[in-house]
Amino acid sequence: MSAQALDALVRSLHDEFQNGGRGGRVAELLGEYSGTGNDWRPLAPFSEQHYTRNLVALEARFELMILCWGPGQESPIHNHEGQDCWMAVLEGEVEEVRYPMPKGNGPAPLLAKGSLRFAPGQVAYIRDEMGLHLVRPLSTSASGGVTLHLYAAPYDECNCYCPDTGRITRKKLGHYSVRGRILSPSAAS
Ligand code: 2CO
Ligand code: FE2
Repeated sequence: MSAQALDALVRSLHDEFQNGGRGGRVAELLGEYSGTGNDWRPLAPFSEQHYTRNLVALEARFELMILCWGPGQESPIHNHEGQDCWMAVLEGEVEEVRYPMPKGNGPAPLLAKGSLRFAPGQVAYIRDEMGLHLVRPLSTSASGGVTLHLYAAPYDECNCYCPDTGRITRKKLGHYSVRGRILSPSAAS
């Protein structure tokens, strides 16, 4: 599906990561697009079952996705596999609850260290050295939220943490749609 402004963003991101670039302009680029672009809509299907991960672009150095969060949907508490994660809000208001990265003394309950709120056009950033998080739309966002995520480099599994016990499970990360085309249920997540 064509999306001119979004494709221009993908080209700028490609340039940004060329020649050893580490993504210094990513927050600026995502912020600009999320504050003005609206050609993302056909690439952003919701599901009633869970938040959806919708692929926009996958390259060796980065992955760009649109995540759709229905009211009441949220991610597990998770890590980011040692990679950089940027998240810009496209629609609705979104909450990020932060948790410290557990120390290596065996599983223990997780206590949130705080939460941040982001509105359309704002950009969040996390990597494992900063801790873990969960993401959800604010309960006051009646139609949920839509966010634009960039992972550098891409990964397809992550750790999820049980808040009560600290036990870790590995989660396979799939795509619900690719460029607006919904994948078969077995491939989707
Ligand atoms: N990292 C989660 C995912 O890729 C979304 S929360 O924002 O980083 O499903
Ligand atoms: Fe995340």
